[in-house]
Amino acid sequence: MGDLATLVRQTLDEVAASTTLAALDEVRVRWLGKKGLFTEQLKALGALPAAERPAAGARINEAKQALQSAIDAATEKLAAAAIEAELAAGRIDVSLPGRGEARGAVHPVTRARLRIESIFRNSGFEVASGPEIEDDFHNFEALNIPADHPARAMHDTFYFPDGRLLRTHTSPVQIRELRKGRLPLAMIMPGRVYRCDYDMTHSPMFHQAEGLVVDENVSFAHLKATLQGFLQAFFEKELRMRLRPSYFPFTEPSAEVDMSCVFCDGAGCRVCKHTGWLEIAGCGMVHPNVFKAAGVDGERWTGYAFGMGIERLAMLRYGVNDLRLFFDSDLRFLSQFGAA
Ligand code: 2U9
Repeated sequence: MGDLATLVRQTLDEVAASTTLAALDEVRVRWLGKKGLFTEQLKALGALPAAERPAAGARINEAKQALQSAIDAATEKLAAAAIEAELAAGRIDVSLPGRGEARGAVHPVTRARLRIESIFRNSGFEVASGPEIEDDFHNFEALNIPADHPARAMHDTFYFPDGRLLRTHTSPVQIRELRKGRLPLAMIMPGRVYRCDYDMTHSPMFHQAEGLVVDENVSFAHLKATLQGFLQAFFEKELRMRLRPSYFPFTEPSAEVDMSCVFCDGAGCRVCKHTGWLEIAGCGMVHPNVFKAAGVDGERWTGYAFGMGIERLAMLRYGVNDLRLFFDSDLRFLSQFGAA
């Protein structure tokens, strides 16, 4: 019985050292449980002389109660700490600003393309597309560009080992449409084209929109009016247009299309290199050889065609001064273009 004080101190030390509820319960079972050391002490009372039993029993019970309350207090503290830790781990600061969902923007080239499509659709054109991997016939041969033609070199073509190629213009789509034999037609063909050419003003992949109208009695005057109307609608501006004689293998006669500079209105500035004019498209009347290759009767039908670069249109419309900005995927640039 003389060891009671030591036992109590030892138990209290163990209670204090318990850092989890499970450890604490282990201490409780070991000391106060049915086979616990204090219970053993009580059982041992029987061996004492009758006169000493009440006092010894009272001391043991007192010690037991002291221990029980120490364990209760420690349990309460550990349980509170456990809840506290759980709350801290799952803490949400409702006053923080939201992370937000960034709103996507339409790429300026796509935006320009959709604008072109919509303007032409409004004047009765259909929109057609075709494969980007083409064969020699549709990309060159049928367009009056034979194997030894210098225009082949001009196109700086990417070839596959099997002789197929990445289309250098969207003109093969027109050939495919003409060969369906559904005339008259009025179509525009926007899409990606590829040329082995890369510098400040050329990208190996860029976008073109070409147009083709085939009907009876279609003339150069119709072509001119269509282009003038398109440019005015696209730039939402009164502007002048001029045609300069040119050469393309697939059109005859052919012309380059200039419009008065949209930045200085023809007065002369850096963008138009002080000429007052911007080159914006090429055009012409469909060459008889092209009709022949596409199986169209050139005696009955006439047609006009035109082609323009979408990046160039987008640069002029949105005031972008560097072609490379379109291909760098820099969100600081791209996010400036909202929904279409
Ligand atoms: C068919 C018949 C005729 C399409 C044409 C141009 C003139 C032209 C360039 C403008 C700038 C390409 O993006 S660019 O480098 N295009 O100058 N394209 S006429 O003529 C055709 C096409 C198909 C069956």
